Amino acid sequence: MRHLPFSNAPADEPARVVAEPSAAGSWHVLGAGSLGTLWACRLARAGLPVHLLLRNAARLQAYREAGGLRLIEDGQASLHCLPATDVAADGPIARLLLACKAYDAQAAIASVAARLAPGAEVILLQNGMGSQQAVAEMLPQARCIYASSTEGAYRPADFQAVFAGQGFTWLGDAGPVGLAEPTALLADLERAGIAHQWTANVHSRLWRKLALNCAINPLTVLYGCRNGGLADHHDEVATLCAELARLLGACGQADAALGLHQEVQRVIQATAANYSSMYQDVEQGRRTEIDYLLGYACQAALERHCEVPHLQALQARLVRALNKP
Ligand code: NAD
Ligand code: KPL
Repeated sequence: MRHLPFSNAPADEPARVVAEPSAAGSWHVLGAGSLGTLWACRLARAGLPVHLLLRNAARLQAYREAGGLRLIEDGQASLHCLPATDVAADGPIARLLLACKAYDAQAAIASVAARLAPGAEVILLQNGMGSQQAVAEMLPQARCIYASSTEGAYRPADFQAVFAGQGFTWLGDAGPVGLAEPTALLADLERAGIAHQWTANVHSRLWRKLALNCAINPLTVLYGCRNGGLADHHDEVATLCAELARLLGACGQADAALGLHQEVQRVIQATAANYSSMYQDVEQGRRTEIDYLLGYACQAALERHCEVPHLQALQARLVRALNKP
C-alpha cells in the first residue's frame, strides 16, 4: 500500500554499504526504480550478492555518478554501492528480479533473455495482469515466479527510493503447480526482511489485487481525490465491485471474488489519506498501467461475454480523461 510521501530530504550523511562484486548465485536486478532499489538494497544489506542491470551505457554512467543506490527509510538514508553493468554485458543470470513497469517488461526481459541460465528463477513484480504472463511466455527455459506486492516505494530522484509503506508480497509459480518451493530464494527473502509468502495460487492473489485496483484507482483519478474521497461515491464503488466479482467468477476466480466489496471499503478506509498509484502516475505526468488493470479486465469480460457496462464506461471515461491535452 502506498502512503503519503513524507519529506524527501535524505538524512545527513547516508550510511555507506559497499558490496563485493557479484558471484555465481547472485541476484540480478533489472529495473533500478522504486521497487527494484527497495529490493536490491535490502538483499544487499543482508549480505547477499546483488548485481544491477542497467538499460545502457548512459544509465550505467549516471549510476556511477550517483555513487550507488540510496534507500531512505524513516527519514534515514543508506547508500549501497552495488556492482552494475549494462544489459549488454556477458555472463549467465541464475536469479533475476524484473522490477520495471508492466508496459516495459517485455522489452526489458528481451534484452537479457539470452543470458538466463536453464532453470533460472525470474521474479516478476509487475502490477496488474497481462505483462507477467507475456514475459513468462517469452521464457520457456526459466522458472517464472509471479509476485503480488502491497509494499510501497517511490523515487524522489534517480537511483533513490523512499520506503513509504510496509506491505506484503505473495509469490508463486507462473506455470502449473508441481515444482518444489524455491527454498533458497525464499530463504534469501527471509534473511533480507522482505515480508512474503509462497502460495500455490498466486493467480488468485493477482486477480484479487487487479479487482481492488480497478475499483479504486480509476475513480481517484476521475474525482481527483485521495483514496478516502471514494467514501463519497459509495454506490458507484459498490456497482463496480459487483461487476468485478461477476467477472472474476466468469474467469474461474470465484475465490478471489469473495467479500470483494467489503475489502475494497476496508482498503479505502485504511488508505484514506493516500493517493492511489494511478493518481500519482497521472499527477507526475507518467504513463499509467491502465492497459494491465482496467484494460485487462474489460478485455477479459469481452472474451467471456460477461456484461460489465459500468467497468466499460469507467474505462472510456478514464481514457478520455488521460488523453485530454
Ligand atoms: P519505477 O518506474 O520506479 O521503476 C522502473 C524502473 O525500470 C525505472 O528505473 C526504469 O528506468 C527501469 N526500466 C524500464 N525499462 C527498462 C529496461 N528496458 N532496462 C532496464 N531498466 C528499465 O517503477 P516501480 O514503482 O518500481 O514499479 C515497478 C512495478 O512494480 C510496476 O508494475 C508497479 O505497478 C509495481 N509495484 C510498484 C509499487 C511501488 O510502490 N512502487 C508497489 C507495488 C507494485
Ligand atoms: O494498490 C493500490 C494502489 O494505489 O495501486 C491501492 C492502495 C490498493 C489502491 O488501489
